[in-house]
Amino acid sequence: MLYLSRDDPELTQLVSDEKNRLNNTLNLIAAENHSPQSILEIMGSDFNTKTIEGYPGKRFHAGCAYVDRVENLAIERGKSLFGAEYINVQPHSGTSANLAVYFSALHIGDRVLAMSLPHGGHLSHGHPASITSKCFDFSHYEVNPETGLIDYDKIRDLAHSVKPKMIVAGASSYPRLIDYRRIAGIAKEVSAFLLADMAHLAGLVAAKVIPSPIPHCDFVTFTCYKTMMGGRGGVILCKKIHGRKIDKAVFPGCQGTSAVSLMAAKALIFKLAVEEKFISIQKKTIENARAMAMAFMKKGYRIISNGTDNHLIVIDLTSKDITGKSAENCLESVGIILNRNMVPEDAKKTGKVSGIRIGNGAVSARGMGKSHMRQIVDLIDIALMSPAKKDMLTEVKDGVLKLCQAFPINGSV
Ligand code: DSN
Repeated sequence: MLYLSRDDPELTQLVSDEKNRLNNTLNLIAAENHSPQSILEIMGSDFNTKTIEGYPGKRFHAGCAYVDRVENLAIERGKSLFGAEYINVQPHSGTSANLAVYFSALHIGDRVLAMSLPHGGHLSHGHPASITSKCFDFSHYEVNPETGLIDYDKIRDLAHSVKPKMIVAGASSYPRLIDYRRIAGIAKEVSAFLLADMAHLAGLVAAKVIPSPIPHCDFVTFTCYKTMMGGRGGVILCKKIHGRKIDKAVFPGCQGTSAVSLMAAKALIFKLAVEEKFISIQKKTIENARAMAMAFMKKGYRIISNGTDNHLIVIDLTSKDITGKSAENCLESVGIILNRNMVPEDAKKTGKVSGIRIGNGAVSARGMGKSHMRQIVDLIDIALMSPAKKDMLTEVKDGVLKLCQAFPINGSV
């Protein structure tokens, strides 16, 4: 921070405070992860200077010799890692990637069938607050409220009555594997495109610890900052036949210049993702999530779908008489960082909600294992059951700090 401390001591302090916060708290946000230090380096590299429009070899500004090589590296490595026919590495985010897919394949007003947000979907899957719902006519499928599982027969019924031009498979808080093959069959029956949004799952898919949607889908989108551990930004994978339209929809359709430093980070994580270290973090993430789900269930917590197959669990706190919002606040006060989350058929309003979502990516990247997950569950349980007992909360805070100090972030990934 040599130059930053000269130019802006206030921001320097904030960077240092954030580093301390990360080091001294347990990050259980399912949409976050710790990136390797080399990812942070490349994101702050000289590639930030370059403005680019267009694609390698077809740019609108001079001086693109090296950035063309960066984008081509990201393209070649990404295609090889995921076994994809075509890739676009320019999207700024997951929502930008989804928008580009919609605009590449649909006309304004076309019908789309996607998972509803309270049941696990995502804002960019046609939530009323998202521009996606203003441009396209979304209908939503839900999970079975008893089992918490996607009801594929219902998707099929809905697909036949709605006749969508696209079906979206993918979620931000669904803890189970998605049967992409089955949804692809339904999409075929109604002549719809299939988009899988694997933003949360990309690292697990890259490491081949869960099945890939890619063979079954026309389009697959993801972000690089969750299980993928690759800094910021989004990616689109698709069948070759859709490639030209996807490129046009990304630039100039939905974006102007892309961030070369982020494309370089994508190239880097696609390289690191075939290495044993990355793969073992992804394996550990799943084992840890399962261990955590089991430990919560033993303590009588209601886990949506009674477990998990991926990096996250969703807990319905209704029977514990605590809202998701109060749980989030109470846990933050002791250094455990997670987010409140709606549960299927949530009776509470958006602000408070009935549940919390817990992701295991970041603690697994720090090197913690199953016994530490059980320790974390004990700490969470004590805090949630004694929110007014200051001495108990202090004990939990000490326990969190000890665990954090035993697993420093620097050097862990
Ligand atoms: N999609 C949001 C989440 O899952 O929290 C942010 O990436």
